[in-house]
Amino acid sequence: NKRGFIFDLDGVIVDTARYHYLAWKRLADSLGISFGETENEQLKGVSRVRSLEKILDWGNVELSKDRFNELLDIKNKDYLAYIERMDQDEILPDVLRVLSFLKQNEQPIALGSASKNARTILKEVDLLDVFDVVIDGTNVSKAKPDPEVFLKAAEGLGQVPENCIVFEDSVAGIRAANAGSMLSIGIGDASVLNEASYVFKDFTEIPTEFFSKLISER
Ligand code: G16
Ligand code: MG
Repeated sequence: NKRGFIFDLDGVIVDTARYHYLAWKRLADSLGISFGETENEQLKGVSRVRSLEKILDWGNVELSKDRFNELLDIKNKDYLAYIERMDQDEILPDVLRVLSFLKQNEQPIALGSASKNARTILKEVDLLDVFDVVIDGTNVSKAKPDPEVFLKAAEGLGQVPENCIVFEDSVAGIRAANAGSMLSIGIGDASVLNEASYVFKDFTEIPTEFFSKLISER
């Protein structure tokens, strides 16, 4: 019995959110725009371009196209400097237990991320080979909550969307999974991710039986 297991990257597999935060904060500071954890929360799962648009909106700052692109580049270089220092220790708790259980049970596994740096990050933490399919910010034209990223992942796995299960930490990602007719599993705060079919604080809270049940259900 095979299902399609699709994982978001940032906030689900690794906690790169804090590196995005540090890089965006430095950029916002340089523009005199106030930027804290509350603002950062609204950038989760949101593309790089859309994130900068939001920050500029908050500060009522307007820029030329060239300057906008220059800032995108600065933020990404800053972010990548953090990523280069990552290692396996930064994989979130019990992610390896879950992935190896799914592997043992011959389940198809995909990554569905908004990040254009997804492959670089997976290489850094030595997880690239675990994923049968990687769909990221370089493969999609429509950002979450559009289901495109997950539909492409399902297609790559050779599974119909209804047979797929998505793990997500962002509201936009849960909406994308639901819009794609997939089972959505929120990783994080249940009051924030209340549109998900199930919510767990993190993978340590998901018993192995939960996965065996999902596998035997279809
Ligand atoms: C991640 C993050 C977002 C980030 C986006 C684009 O998405 O959650 O905060 O803005 O990727 O990242 P990049 O600048 O590397 O292309 P996900 O879908 O993995 O949670
Ligand atoms: Mg995420």
